[in-house]
Amino acid sequence: MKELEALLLDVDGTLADSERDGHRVAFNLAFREAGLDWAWSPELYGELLAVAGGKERIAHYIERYRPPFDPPRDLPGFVAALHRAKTAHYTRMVKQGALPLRPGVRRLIMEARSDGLRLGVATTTSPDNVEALLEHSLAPGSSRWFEVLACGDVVPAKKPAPDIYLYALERMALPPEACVALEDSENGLAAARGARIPTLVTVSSYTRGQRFDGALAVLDTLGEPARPFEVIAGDVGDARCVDLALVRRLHARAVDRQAR
Ligand code: XBP
Ligand code: MG
Repeated sequence: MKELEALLLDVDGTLADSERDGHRVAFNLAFREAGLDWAWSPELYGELLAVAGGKERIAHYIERYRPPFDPPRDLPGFVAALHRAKTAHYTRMVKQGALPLRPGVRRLIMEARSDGLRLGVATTTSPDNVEALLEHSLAPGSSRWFEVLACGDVVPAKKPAPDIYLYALERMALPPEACVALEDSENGLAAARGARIPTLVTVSSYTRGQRFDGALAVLDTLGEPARPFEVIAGDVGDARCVDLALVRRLHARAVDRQAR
Protein backbone atom coordinates (compact mmCIF):
# COMPACT_ATOMS: atom_id res chain seq x y z
CA MET A 1 0.00 0.00 0.00
CA LYS A 2 1.34 3.45 -0.92
CA GLU A 3 2.66 5.29 2.14
CA LEU A 4 1.79 8.97 2.68
CA GLU A 5 4.73 11.06 1.44
CA ALA A 6 3.39 14.60 1.07
CA LEU A 7 0.75 17.12 2.06
CA LEU A 8 -0.44 19.50 -0.68
CA LEU A 9 -1.97 22.61 0.84
CA ASP A 10 -4.46 25.01 -0.65
CA VAL A 11 -4.05 28.61 0.55
CA ASP A 12 -7.14 30.82 0.57
CA GLY A 13 -9.76 29.55 2.94
CA THR A 14 -7.47 26.72 4.07
CA LEU A 15 -4.29 28.26 5.53
CA ALA A 16 -6.15 31.48 6.36
CA ASP A 17 -9.77 32.62 6.11
CA SER A 18 -8.55 35.22 3.65
CA GLU A 19 -11.41 35.97 1.29
CA ARG A 20 -14.05 38.12 3.03
CA ASP A 21 -11.80 40.47 5.04
CA GLY A 22 -8.66 40.08 2.93
CA HIS A 23 -9.00 39.68 -0.82
CA ARG A 24 -12.45 41.29 -0.98
CA VAL A 25 -11.22 44.42 0.85
CA ALA A 26 -8.13 44.58 -1.38
CA PHE A 27 -10.27 44.41 -4.52
CA ASN A 28 -12.45 47.27 -3.25
CA LEU A 29 -9.40 49.41 -2.38
CA ALA A 30 -8.03 48.90 -5.90
CA PHE A 31 -11.40 49.79 -7.46
CA ARG A 32 -11.62 53.00 -5.43
CA GLU A 33 -8.02 53.91 -6.27
CA ALA A 34 -8.88 53.53 -9.96
CA GLY A 35 -11.85 55.87 -9.58
CA LEU A 36 -14.37 53.06 -10.04
CA ASP A 37 -17.45 53.03 -7.81
CA TRP A 38 -17.48 49.24 -7.71
CA ALA A 39 -17.83 47.88 -4.18
CA TRP A 40 -18.06 44.13 -3.70
CA SER A 41 -20.24 43.42 -0.63
CA PRO A 42 -19.56 40.23 1.33
CA GLU A 43 -22.69 38.72 -0.26
CA LEU A 44 -21.74 39.65 -3.84
CA TYR A 45 -18.18 38.45 -3.26
CA GLY A 46 -19.55 35.10 -2.10
CA GLU A 47 -21.18 34.76 -5.54
CA LEU A 48 -18.06 35.95 -7.38
CA LEU A 49 -15.93 33.34 -5.59
CA ALA A 50 -17.45 30.76 -7.94
CA VAL A 51 -14.85 32.11 -10.39
CA ALA A 52 -11.32 31.24 -9.30
CA GLY A 53 -8.57 33.74 -9.99
CA GLY A 54 -8.66 37.46 -9.28
CA LYS A 55 -8.26 38.63 -12.89
CA GLU A 56 -10.88 36.15 -14.06
CA ARG A 57 -13.17 37.29 -11.23
CA ILE A 58 -12.90 40.98 -12.26
CA ALA A 59 -13.56 40.09 -15.92
CA HIS A 60 -16.55 37.97 -14.89
CA TYR A 61 -17.93 40.85 -12.79
CA ILE A 62 -17.64 43.28 -15.74
CA GLU A 63 -19.29 40.83 -18.12
CA ARG A 64 -21.99 39.44 -15.84
CA TYR A 65 -22.88 42.41 -13.59
CA ARG A 66 -22.22 45.18 -16.18
CA PRO A 67 -21.16 47.92 -13.71
CA PRO A 68 -21.30 51.53 -15.05
CA PHE A 69 -17.96 51.88 -16.84
CA ASP A 70 -16.46 52.79 -20.22
CA PRO A 71 -14.35 49.73 -21.04
CA PRO A 72 -10.91 50.73 -22.35
CA ARG A 73 -9.72 49.36 -25.66
CA ASP A 74 -7.24 47.10 -23.91
CA LEU A 75 -9.61 45.50 -21.38
CA PRO A 76 -7.26 42.61 -20.46
CA GLY A 77 -4.49 45.12 -19.80
CA PHE A 78 -6.85 47.22 -17.70
CA VAL A 79 -7.94 44.17 -15.67
CA ALA A 80 -4.33 43.08 -15.16
CA ALA A 81 -3.36 46.54 -13.90
CA LEU A 82 -6.33 46.59 -11.53
CA HIS A 83 -5.33 43.15 -10.27
CA ARG A 84 -1.73 44.22 -9.68
CA ALA A 85 -3.02 47.11 -7.55
CA LYS A 86 -5.27 44.72 -5.66
CA THR A 87 -2.37 42.35 -4.99
CA ALA A 88 -0.31 45.24 -3.61
CA HIS A 89 -3.13 46.09 -1.19
CA TYR A 90 -3.57 42.46 -0.20
CA THR A 91 0.12 41.78 0.45
CA ARG A 92 0.36 44.98 2.47
CA MET A 93 -2.58 43.81 4.64
CA VAL A 94 -0.92 40.42 5.12
CA LYS A 95 2.38 42.06 6.10
CA GLN A 96 0.46 44.14 8.66
CA GLY A 97 -0.71 40.89 10.27
CA ALA A 98 -4.31 41.10 9.07
CA LEU A 99 -4.50 37.46 7.96
CA PRO A 100 -3.68 34.98 10.77
CA LEU A 101 -3.47 31.25 10.09
CA ARG A 102 -6.56 29.17 10.78
CA PRO A 103 -6.66 26.86 13.84
CA GLY A 104 -4.34 23.88 13.64
CA VAL A 105 -2.54 24.97 10.45
CA ARG A 106 0.75 25.89 12.11
CA ARG A 107 0.62 22.81 14.37
CA LEU A 108 0.06 20.40 11.44
CA ILE A 109 2.75 21.99 9.26
CA MET A 110 5.29 21.85 12.12
CA GLU A 111 4.37 18.22 12.83
CA ALA A 112 4.75 17.35 9.15
CA ARG A 113 8.17 19.02 9.06
CA SER A 114 9.47 17.24 12.14
CA ASP A 115 8.13 13.97 10.74
CA GLY A 116 9.96 14.52 7.44
CA LEU A 117 6.74 14.66 5.41
CA ARG A 118 7.17 16.59 2.14
CA LEU A 119 5.12 19.78 1.69
CA GLY A 120 3.72 21.56 -1.36
CA VAL A 121 1.30 24.40 -2.06
CA ALA A 122 -1.35 24.22 -4.79
CA THR A 123 -3.37 27.43 -5.06
CA THR A 124 -5.19 29.68 -7.51
CA THR A 125 -3.95 32.79 -5.78
CA SER A 126 -0.98 34.87 -6.96
CA PRO A 127 2.60 34.02 -5.93
CA ASP A 128 3.08 37.36 -4.11
CA ASN A 129 0.08 36.54 -1.91
CA VAL A 130 1.41 33.09 -1.01
CA GLU A 131 4.90 34.40 -0.24
CA ALA A 132 3.50 37.17 1.96
CA LEU A 133 1.17 34.84 3.87
CA LEU A 134 3.83 32.21 4.53
CA GLU A 135 6.54 34.73 5.46
CA HIS A 136 4.33 36.87 7.71
CA SER A 137 1.66 34.54 9.09
CA LEU A 138 3.59 31.24 9.31
CA ALA A 139 7.28 32.10 9.80
CA PRO A 140 10.07 34.08 8.10
CA GLY A 141 11.74 31.78 5.56
CA SER A 142 8.85 29.29 5.66
CA SER A 143 8.17 29.53 1.94
CA ARG A 144 11.35 27.41 1.59
CA TRP A 145 9.69 24.63 3.60
CA PHE A 146 7.55 23.86 0.54
CA GLU A 147 9.12 21.98 -2.35
CA VAL A 148 6.73 23.65 -4.78
CA LEU A 149 4.61 26.78 -4.57
CA ALA A 150 2.19 26.00 -7.41
CA CYS A 151 0.31 29.29 -7.80
CA GLY A 152 -2.10 31.14 -10.05
CA ASP A 153 -1.10 31.69 -13.68
CA VAL A 154 1.55 28.94 -13.76
CA VAL A 155 -1.11 26.68 -15.32
CA PRO A 156 -3.58 27.49 -18.11
CA ALA A 157 -6.74 26.45 -16.27
CA LYS A 158 -7.49 27.34 -12.64
CA LYS A 159 -9.49 25.37 -10.07
CA PRO A 160 -11.82 23.44 -10.39
CA ALA A 161 -9.55 22.23 -13.20
CA PRO A 162 -6.94 19.80 -11.80
CA ASP A 163 -4.03 21.54 -13.55
CA ILE A 164 -2.47 23.18 -10.50
CA TYR A 165 -2.42 19.87 -8.60
CA LEU A 166 -1.06 17.97 -11.63
CA TYR A 167 1.67 20.61 -11.89
CA ALA A 168 2.55 20.20 -8.19
CA LEU A 169 2.65 16.38 -8.48
CA GLU A 170 4.88 16.62 -11.53
CA ARG A 171 7.27 19.06 -9.86
CA MET A 172 7.47 16.81 -6.78
CA ALA A 173 7.65 13.64 -8.90
CA LEU A 174 4.94 12.04 -6.77
CA PRO A 175 1.93 9.89 -7.66
CA PRO A 176 -1.42 11.23 -6.38
CA GLU A 177 -1.91 8.25 -4.08
CA ALA A 178 1.20 9.24 -2.10
CA CYS A 179 -0.38 12.55 -1.12
CA VAL A 180 -3.21 14.14 0.82
CA ALA A 181 -4.55 17.53 -0.27
CA LEU A 182 -6.05 20.02 2.18
CA GLU A 183 -8.81 22.20 0.71
CA ASP A 184 -11.68 24.48 1.75
CA SER A 185 -14.00 24.76 -1.28
CA GLU A 186 -15.88 22.61 -3.77
CA ASN A 187 -13.77 24.13 -6.56
CA GLY A 188 -10.66 23.09 -4.67
CA LEU A 189 -11.97 19.61 -3.91
CA ALA A 190 -12.91 19.14 -7.57
CA ALA A 191 -9.39 20.19 -8.61
CA ALA A 192 -7.64 17.85 -6.18
CA ARG A 193 -10.00 14.94 -6.91
CA GLY A 194 -9.55 15.61 -10.63
CA ALA A 195 -5.87 14.90 -10.01
CA ARG A 196 -6.91 11.78 -8.02
CA ILE A 197 -5.48 13.11 -4.76
CA PRO A 198 -7.22 12.05 -1.52
CA THR A 199 -8.52 15.31 -0.06
CA LEU A 200 -9.45 16.52 3.42
CA VAL A 201 -11.73 19.57 3.63
CA THR A 202 -11.86 22.25 6.31
CA VAL A 203 -14.70 24.58 5.36
CA SER A 204 -14.19 28.34 5.41
CA SER A 205 -16.64 31.15 6.14
CA TYR A 206 -17.84 31.10 2.50
CA THR A 207 -17.85 27.38 1.78
CA ARG A 208 -19.62 25.66 4.67
CA GLY A 209 -22.80 25.12 2.62
CA GLN A 210 -21.05 23.64 -0.42
CA ARG A 211 -21.03 19.98 -1.50
CA PHE A 212 -17.94 17.93 -0.69
CA ASP A 213 -18.75 14.44 -2.00
CA GLY A 214 -15.59 12.35 -2.23
CA ALA A 215 -13.70 14.18 0.55
CA LEU A 216 -11.85 12.05 3.13
CA ALA A 217 -13.77 14.04 5.76
CA VAL A 218 -15.28 17.52 6.10
CA LEU A 219 -14.41 19.49 9.25
CA ASP A 220 -14.92 23.06 10.38
CA THR A 221 -11.20 23.50 11.12
CA LEU A 222 -8.11 21.33 11.70
CA GLY A 223 -8.82 21.84 15.40
CA GLU A 224 -6.46 22.21 18.33
CA PRO A 225 -6.23 19.87 21.32
CA ALA A 226 -7.90 22.54 23.45
CA ARG A 227 -10.36 23.43 20.68
CA PRO A 228 -11.60 20.28 18.95
CA PHE A 229 -12.90 20.43 15.38
CA GLU A 230 -16.57 19.96 14.46
CA VAL A 231 -17.12 16.98 12.15
CA ILE A 232 -19.41 18.00 9.29
CA ALA A 233 -19.05 14.74 7.31
CA GLY A 234 -16.95 11.57 7.39
CA ASP A 235 -15.69 9.12 10.00
CA VAL A 236 -12.70 10.36 12.01
CA GLY A 237 -13.15 8.00 14.98
CA ASP A 238 -12.55 9.69 18.31
CA ALA A 239 -10.02 12.20 16.97
CA ARG A 240 -10.45 15.76 18.26
CA CYS A 241 -8.03 17.53 15.93
CA VAL A 242 -6.21 16.75 12.68
CA ASP A 243 -2.73 15.43 13.38
CA LEU A 244 -0.51 13.25 11.20
CA ALA A 245 -1.89 10.07 12.77
CA LEU A 246 -5.41 11.00 11.62
CA VAL A 247 -4.18 12.11 8.17
CA ARG A 248 -2.38 8.77 7.78
CA ARG A 249 -5.49 6.81 8.87
CA LEU A 250 -7.70 8.67 6.40
CA HIS A 251 -5.08 8.33 3.66
CA ALA A 252 -4.67 4.56 4.24
CA ARG A 253 -8.43 4.06 4.11
CA ALA A 254 -8.67 5.99 0.82
CA VAL A 255 -5.74 4.19 -0.84
CA ASP A 256 -7.09 0.84 0.33
CA ARG A 257 -10.50 1.68 -1.18
CA GLN A 258 -8.87 2.79 -4.48
CA ALA A 259 -6.92 -0.51 -4.59
CA ARG A 260 -10.08 -2.65 -4.39
C1 XBP B 1 -8.59 31.32 -4.04
C2 XBP B 1 -8.80 32.09 -5.27
C3 XBP B 1 -7.94 33.30 -5.54
C4 XBP B 1 -8.18 34.35 -4.45
C5 XBP B 1 -7.72 35.71 -4.90
O1 XBP B 1 -7.44 30.54 -4.26
O2 XBP B 1 -9.63 31.71 -6.08
O3 XBP B 1 -8.32 33.82 -6.79
O4 XBP B 1 -9.60 34.46 -4.24
O5 XBP B 1 -6.35 35.67 -5.23
P1 XBP B 1 -7.18 29.12 -3.47
P2 XBP B 1 -5.87 36.31 -6.62
O6 XBP B 1 -8.42 28.80 -2.64
O7 XBP B 1 -6.93 28.13 -4.58
O8 XBP B 1 -5.98 29.40 -2.62
O9 XBP B 1 -6.55 37.67 -6.73
O10 XBP B 1 -4.37 36.41 -6.50
O11 XBP B 1 -6.34 35.33 -7.66
MG1 MG C 1 -9.22 27.71 -1.14
